[in-house]
Amino acid sequence: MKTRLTELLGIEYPIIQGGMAWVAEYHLASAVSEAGGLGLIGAASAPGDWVREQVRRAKELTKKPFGVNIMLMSPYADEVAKIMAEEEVPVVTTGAGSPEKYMQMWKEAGIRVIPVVASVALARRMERCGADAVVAEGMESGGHVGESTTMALVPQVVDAVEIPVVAAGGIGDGRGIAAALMLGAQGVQMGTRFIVAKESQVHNNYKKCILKARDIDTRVTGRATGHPVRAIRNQMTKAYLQKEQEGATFEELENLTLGGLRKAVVEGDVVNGSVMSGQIAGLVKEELSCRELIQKLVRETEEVLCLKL
Ligand code: TUI
Repeated sequence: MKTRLTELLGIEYPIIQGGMAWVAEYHLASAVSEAGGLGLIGAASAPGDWVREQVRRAKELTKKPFGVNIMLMSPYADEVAKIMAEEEVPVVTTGAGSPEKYMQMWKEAGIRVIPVVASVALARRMERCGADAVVAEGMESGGHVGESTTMALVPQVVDAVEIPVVAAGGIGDGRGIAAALMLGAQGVQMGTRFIVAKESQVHNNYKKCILKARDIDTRVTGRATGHPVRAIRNQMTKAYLQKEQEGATFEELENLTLGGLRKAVVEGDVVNGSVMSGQIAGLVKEELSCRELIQKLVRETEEVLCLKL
C-alpha cells in the first residue's frame, strides 16, 4: 500500500494512530509503529518531562518512525515543542490550533510536521508555512471537533493543497480507508479503533463502553463554549447538554468536564467521566492487537479496492 504518505514517513501502511489525550501513550504508539503504521504519543496537556520520558520509552521499543501529537491549547505547548526538536522526534502532528510559531524550529530539526486541520483555510496556511502533510479531520471524530464532515472536508482540502492529505474522522475499517483514498487522501488517521487495541492501556470500562456503543451513542458537548467535544453519551454529557441549553456559564460547564477524560481513561469512571469517541464506535466489535488490526485493515482495504490477486 505505497502512497505519498508512506514514502514521506518511511512507513509500510498509510495508517496513522491518532494522538489521543491520555490514551495514546508509548505502549500503543510503539506497537502501531512496529506493525507498520505510524504510532503517535498524545502530549495532550502533559508537562514536558512526561512527554520526554514517553518519547524515550517509545525509542526503546521501536526503531521504526513514530510521532507525537501536540495539543496546542496545552499550557505546556511551548515546552513540549522544544523537546520535540531536542529529542529529534521523527513526526509531529498538532491539534486544536495553528503550530506556525514552531514550524521553523521543527523543520530545522528535520521533523516531519503534519498539522490536523478542520478547514480548507487552515490547510492552505499550513502548506504555506512548510507543513509536510495535513490531517483533514471531520466532525465524526472523537474529542475536539470542527464543523465539516470528513466526506465534505477531505476532497476540498485535497483540491486546495499540493501536500499529501490524511483523512480522519469516521474511519473504522477497510471500507472507510478505501473511501478516504477515493476522496484523494494519501492515508488515514484512526483513533477510536485503536482505543480498543490490546496494547491500549485505557481502563477496561472505557473499552467496554466503546465495544457496546451503537451508531447513535455519541454526543457533542461544548458547542456553546467554543470547545465542542464528542464523547459517548452518559450522565456527564446529559447533565452538560441540559446545563448548556439552560445557558449555564463557561465556568459551570468547564467544571463538568474538567479532568473528565482522565477520570474515564485512568479511573474507569464512564458514568461521570468523558468517554471521548468517534461516531464509528458502533463498528468496533473486538479487541485485537495492533498487528492483527493493521493486517485486517490492509486486507479489507485491498479487498474493497480489488487489488488482491
Ligand atoms: O485536537 C483534536 N482533538 C482533540 S484535542 C483533545 S484534548 C481536550 N480535552 C478536553 C477538552 C478539549 C480538548 C481532545 N480531542 N483534534 C484535532 C483538531 N484540531 N480538530 C479540530 C482542530 C482545530 C480546530 C480549530 C484546529 C485548528 C483550529 O483553529 C486554528 C486556527 O488558528 O484557525
